[in-house]
Amino acid sequence: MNDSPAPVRYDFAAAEPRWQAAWNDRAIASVPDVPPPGAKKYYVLEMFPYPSGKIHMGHVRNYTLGDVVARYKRARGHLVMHPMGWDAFGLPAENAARERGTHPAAWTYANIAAMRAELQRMGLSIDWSREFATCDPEYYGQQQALFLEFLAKGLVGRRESWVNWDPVDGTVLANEQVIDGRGWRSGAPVEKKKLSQWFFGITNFAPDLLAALDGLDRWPDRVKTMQANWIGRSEGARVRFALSTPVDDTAEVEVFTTRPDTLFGMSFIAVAAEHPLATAAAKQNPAAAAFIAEARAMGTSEVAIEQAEKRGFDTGFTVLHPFTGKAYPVWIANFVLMEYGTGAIFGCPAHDQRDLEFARKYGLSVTTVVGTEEVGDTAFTDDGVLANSGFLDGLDVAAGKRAAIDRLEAQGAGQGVVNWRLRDWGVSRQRYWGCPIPVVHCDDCGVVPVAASDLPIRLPEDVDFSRPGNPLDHHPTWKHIACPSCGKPARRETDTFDTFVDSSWYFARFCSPKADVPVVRAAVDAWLPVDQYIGGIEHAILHLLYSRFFTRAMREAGEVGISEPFAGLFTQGMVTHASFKGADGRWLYPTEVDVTAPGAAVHRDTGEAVTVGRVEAMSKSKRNTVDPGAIIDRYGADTARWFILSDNPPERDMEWTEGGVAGAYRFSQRVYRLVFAAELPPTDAPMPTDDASKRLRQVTHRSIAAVTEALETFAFNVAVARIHELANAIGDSEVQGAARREALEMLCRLASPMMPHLAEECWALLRPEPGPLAAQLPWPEADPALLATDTMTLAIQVMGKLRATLEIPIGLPEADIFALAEADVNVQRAIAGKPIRKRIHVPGRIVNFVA
Ligand code: ANZ
Ligand code: ZN
Repeated sequence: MNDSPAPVRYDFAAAEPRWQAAWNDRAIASVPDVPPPGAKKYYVLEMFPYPSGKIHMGHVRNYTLGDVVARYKRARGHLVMHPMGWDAFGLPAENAARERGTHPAAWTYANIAAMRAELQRMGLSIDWSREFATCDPEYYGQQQALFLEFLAKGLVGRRESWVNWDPVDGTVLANEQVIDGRGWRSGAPVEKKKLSQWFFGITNFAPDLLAALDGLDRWPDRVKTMQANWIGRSEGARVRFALSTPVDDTAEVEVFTTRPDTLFGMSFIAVAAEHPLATAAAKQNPAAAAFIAEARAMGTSEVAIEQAEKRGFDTGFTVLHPFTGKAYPVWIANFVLMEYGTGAIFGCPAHDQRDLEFARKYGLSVTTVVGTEEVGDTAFTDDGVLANSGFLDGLDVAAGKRAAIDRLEAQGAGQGVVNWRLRDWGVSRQRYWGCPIPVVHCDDCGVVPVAASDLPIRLPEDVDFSRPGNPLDHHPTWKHIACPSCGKPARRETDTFDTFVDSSWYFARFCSPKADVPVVRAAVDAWLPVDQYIGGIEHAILHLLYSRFFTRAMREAGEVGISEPFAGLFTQGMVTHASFKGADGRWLYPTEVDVTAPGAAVHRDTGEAVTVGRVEAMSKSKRNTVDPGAIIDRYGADTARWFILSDNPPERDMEWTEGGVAGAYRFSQRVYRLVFAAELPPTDAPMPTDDASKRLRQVTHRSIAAVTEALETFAFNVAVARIHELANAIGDSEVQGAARREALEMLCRLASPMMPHLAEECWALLRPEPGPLAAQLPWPEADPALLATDTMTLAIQVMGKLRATLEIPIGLPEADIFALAEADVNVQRAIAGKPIRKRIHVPGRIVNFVA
């Protein structure tokens, strides 16, 4: 036994709450609604969480990234807004109510309280005074006010549209909630139903939403491409085909095509199941009606349509080709969408893969009109020379499109058009736990907006979830109300908003979260746009597009002056973990297994062998999750933060491993011991100039420069690596005195955005006297003199007059130095072609030429 003293240990469990309290006392994260004049504002925001009940590692990564940015920018002298709130409406709360009898509000607010406590344990520098939940009446009431403004401006409207209807749950389903043609909860076959719904007019902004992507230079290209594809501008033509014989009163079918150049390769017309010609066919033919019913049972999402087998029904109707007069059949096809273009297409199998599969299946003609090779199983979709195409022969695709459109227009059979894939945004949901849409339906007056003074329209609290359908609709009293216009008995709208509405403007509300108007103009003018938004790639399309639309709509309503809400966007990768399966085939949590060797594990209790599965994104279904709370209990928040930053660049997936987190913990202890053990001179001690001190100082200042550069570019894993190097250098160095103090102080300041508690603890050891916290210190500046280690600056004179300065590698032979100096353009000009008579070199200082 030896009786050496117990090793020094950093007691994170005591230190972390203490420093969190100190930050609160000094209000390091609080900012005013309207910044003082001259303040350099910086708004950093992470996508706000859904209050599911517990934070997961994805949250830890997301909020750590944001907090590093917030703390770094604060140190750089910015006034940093870093708020937090809750995306709190949505179906899980209703499911909890149905399954467990808890009220959605109680469930949601309890979850928020639990998750807030977990986030606060992470030591995030958040201005909690700005916190709100979208289910707070103070928030959703202002959302209702915004809706009324949008309504007055014509930015929203009401119209009929086809929806996925779950007949058992009595509700509309989003496309994602239709799985193999059935409702995701009830399992009932989904029907398509026409319902009157509210729509935000996002399509009016389609050209601007597309064009403005170009200006978003701090967004990932990948996200911009996804948005552009979603908006989906395509140029093409509308072509009208006369029916050989009119059907009812219909004389023609109009199609939308992006390839009018392929008209001579046409083989059939196909219409959507909801198209009027399909309806007409169904009236005449029960087999057509049966086909339509089947097609409707399929989900309406594009993915569902893409994946489903291509199926069709020949109506027996025929159309006449506008150029050749030949007759072609009209089919009903399950892959034609009613909501896109005109709900009808002309099929050209040789040059469209879907059409080709359809034609092969039903024995329809396949005529090649671009290129010369006969088409087999793969449609030819590239550019080429047109053939078999009458007046288009010999043209390329682009010229062919123009010529075909010219001819169609001349004949009155069609015209060139631009088509957009983007649909208007249907926001009506038959749900309780959402923001009530503030209108009243009156038999005499129609749709009447609620008076602004009656807002918020609150959700009733006494609701019955034992019946299927929308509890607001079958509430005994809530919907009955006098018409705001004529006073007669009328009905409230019982639909609530899609929860994407709630998240489309919360970033603006954070600027003045307590205001009794949606936003205070001076506050949003000062704080918006968000300088750095951080979140998952899964929101690359809808949430970001809706927010971009909402900002434009708010601009039209005079609420903000900008169009783009997020100047910078960062999309983080996922947190992954190995997955484990027991002998019985059930997934096991990492806490249930002991990893015995790489790729091998046993069950912790039974000792049975466990199959080690793939490393994949943490998910409840695979049970490969690690609870952040347990990690913080065991290692502290700084360790969790440090490890999650260290593994990989933040845009990539990172693998959570026990070994990794233990390593991060050891590093935090090591930093603490380095500081604790140091015997340092006072802060005003002179800086020694001996070589060893200078070498340590060079490492320190190169670390400052490198970490700064890394933090500026989101290369947080690089910052972590550089700080490791600095700690190693300090550990290896014998240097004491002021250079060691400087190195340790910088180590702690550079680590502070990432490991803020440990940085405070170390800073307090280094500077015990009262003063600013580490979190309040300005960002350190590297001394350029200490960075330039490999080169030196030489003054170049001609006849004693300075003509140039040169950066040259240290140790360069004199002949090379003269050659470099002579080659400089300014030196050349001064010498003016005269022969050089004398070359003088004072090493490390000057070169002088006498000519
Ligand atoms: C004839 C044709 C020939 C087509 C050819 C393509 C290749 P984007 O680019 O996405 O706009 N289409 C039009 N309306 C449709 C609908 N409602 N449902 C399903 N498909 C529809 O795609 C436009 C192309 O998709 C159109 O051009 C049309 O097929 C099809 F060699 O017309 B094309
Ligand atoms: Zn009325």
